[in-house]
Amino acid sequence: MLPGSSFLLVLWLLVSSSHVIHSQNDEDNEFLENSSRLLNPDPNFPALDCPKDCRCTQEGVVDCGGIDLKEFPMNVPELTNHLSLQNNQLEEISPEELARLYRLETLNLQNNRLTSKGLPEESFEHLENLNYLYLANNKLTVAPKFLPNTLISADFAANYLTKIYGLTFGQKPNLRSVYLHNNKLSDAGLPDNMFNGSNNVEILIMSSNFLKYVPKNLPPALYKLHLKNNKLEKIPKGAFSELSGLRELYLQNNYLTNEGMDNETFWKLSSLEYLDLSSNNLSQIPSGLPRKIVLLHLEKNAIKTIARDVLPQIKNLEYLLLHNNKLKARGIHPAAFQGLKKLHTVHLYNNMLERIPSGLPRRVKTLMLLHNQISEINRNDFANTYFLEELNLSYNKLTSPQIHREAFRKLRLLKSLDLSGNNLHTVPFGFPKNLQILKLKENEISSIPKGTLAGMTKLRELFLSHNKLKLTPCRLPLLSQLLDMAGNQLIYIPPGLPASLEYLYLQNNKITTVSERAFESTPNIKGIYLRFNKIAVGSLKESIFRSLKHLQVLDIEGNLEFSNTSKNKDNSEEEEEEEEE
Ligand SMILES: *[C@@H]1O[C@H](CO)[C@@H](O)[C@H](O)[C@H]1NC(C)=O
Ligand SMILES: *[C@@H]1O[C@H](CO)[C@@H](O)[C@H](O)[C@H]1NC(C)=O
Ligand SMILES: *[C@@H]1O[C@H](CO)[C@@H](O)[C@H](O)[C@H]1NC(C)=O
Ligand SMILES: *[C@@H]1O[C@H](CO)[C@@H](O)[C@H](O)[C@H]1NC(C)=O
Ligand SMILES: *[C@@H]1O[C@H](CO)[C@@H](O)[C@H](O)[C@H]1NC(C)=O
Ligand SMILES: CC(=O)N[C@H]1CO[C@H](CO)[C@@H](O)[C@@H]1O
Repeated sequence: MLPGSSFLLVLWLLVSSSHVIHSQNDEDNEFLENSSRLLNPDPNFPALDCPKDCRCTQEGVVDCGGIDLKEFPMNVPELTNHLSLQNNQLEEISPEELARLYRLETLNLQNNRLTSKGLPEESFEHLENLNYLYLANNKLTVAPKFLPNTLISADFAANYLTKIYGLTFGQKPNLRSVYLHNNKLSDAGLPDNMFNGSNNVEILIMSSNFLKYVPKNLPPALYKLHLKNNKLEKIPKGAFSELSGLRELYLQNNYLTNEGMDNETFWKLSSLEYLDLSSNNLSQIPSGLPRKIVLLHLEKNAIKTIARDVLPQIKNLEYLLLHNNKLKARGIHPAAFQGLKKLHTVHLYNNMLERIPSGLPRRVKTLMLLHNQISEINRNDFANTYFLEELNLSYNKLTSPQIHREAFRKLRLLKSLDLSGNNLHTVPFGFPKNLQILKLKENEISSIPKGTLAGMTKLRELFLSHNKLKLTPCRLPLLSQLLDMAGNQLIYIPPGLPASLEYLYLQNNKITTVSERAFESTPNIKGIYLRFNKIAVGSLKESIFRSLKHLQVLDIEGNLEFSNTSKNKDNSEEEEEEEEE
């Protein structure tokens, strides 16, 4: 994460503060583009001291990054503060060379081939000024037994570490961030008290290891803790009880069960805003979740029930992600969402809901209910969700008669409704009048009863593709943008198209002719898609389209064959098709 860029930043900051830059305007850019010139500024400065192919400055920066080094460079000046050796092929470092550089503050060794044997850990005892140590992307198998107590940040990500010692990260009062993700750490490889005497660690990243338990005695200043992609089964009692400053906790992709935690596990995390427990083995929402959580990831578990009291105490909750679980509506307590005034986004897709859960959060704006088993919508299912703006009910088992005519009556703010992939036979009545997007794709719709689409003055996009429509009503709503009726059984272009229409999708129908006046009412149309119909292309008069000034796409591919003129006869095609007409 941090290393590469921030190290360079340190470099740049150091150099750009030097006297070398005279130009006042656009200092940063000039510096960026001319950094190599600036890094070797003064011809009088002993270039002798700078190792071959490296770049050095008077301020003690030595940059030997990315120059294919196989061995530690000779003659690194003893007074070097910042040494970059990243992106080379170092396999080992001699202890004397490193120990000599006692002034080092930054040592960047990431992206090399260092093994634990090749890293002289005894040398670290001499680096009494070391703040930043970057060792990510090497081949280390055990961490150094000792690191200097001046350390601020240590990055060991993407190695093969199996072991860490008590003084690797312990007794370092200045230590702020530790990166250990993508290693092979198991519980046994960690010391008892890994951060003993390092109370100021704020960021600990241990994702993608082999931990079964959350480590004990985590530093109390933590605000970011990443433990995803481990083998966590259990969160030991009190593991999080001192972490009152923790804001982000990543626990996804583990084997956590409800038995592996209790109602006090998260309770003391009074600053927690982001909790990710997705892709675990939970069968219910853990109780005792703290009130400041804003975003709660619980998707991809095996959650079957939501009890009455688990959610209401999370007063700040805004996003609740519960998709891909095993929820049935009867498993959700009617008061489960009570009092959650900030909750605006709820994902319940891919569950086993057989109806709309009762007691939906009153302030919900986005409700994702697709891919469930919902077969009916009752009069009062949405009676209290006045703020709903986006409702997705696609791929359920809804039939037209089971959608109550007044079910949507309170949804004055609803902008987008998706009922695609259900078993609707007709367009149902009672759509909210302010809808902007209505999707009814992939149903069995064969009729659009009079009045079902009436009065929807804000509708921009109407999707009716892949149904069984033969006829369209003579009056469509005033669609401003898009009408999709592809994959039906239409035999002509719908009459009375609204003037503001921009895109018309009619591919895969049975349209045989396009009347000369078909697009008279749509001067703004940009795209007409008539692919795979039965139009004798020769019958299409150019004059039909001539007046459409905005037309960009006219797709009539796959029609020609139905006119089945003998195309082989040279250059008589047009004539013949004209004849057919
Ligand atoms: C923690 O460090 C203190 C010294 O500061 C030491 O006495 C104690 O034994 C250490 N505890 C563990 C568990 O290592
Ligand atoms: C946890 O449950 C125990 C026993 O049911 C109860 O005494 C305690 O108050 C609960 N703690 C929290 C934080 O809800
Ligand atoms: C977690 O769930 C998966 C699939 O549901 C199951 O195969 C596995 O045994 C469970 N693991 C534990 C530790 O319960
Ligand atoms: C409903 O959800 C499906 C799946 O994510 C998505 O493809 C579709 O566009 C959504 N409907 C609307 C109206 O946004
Ligand atoms: C077009 O006509 C040829 C022979 O006249 C026939 O073999 C072919 O199947 C016809 N194609 C279509 C799409 O009707
Ligand atoms: C952006 C900028 O100032 N670029 C300068 C970098 O240095 C060369 C020569 O050293 C100049 O020609 C560029 O204008």
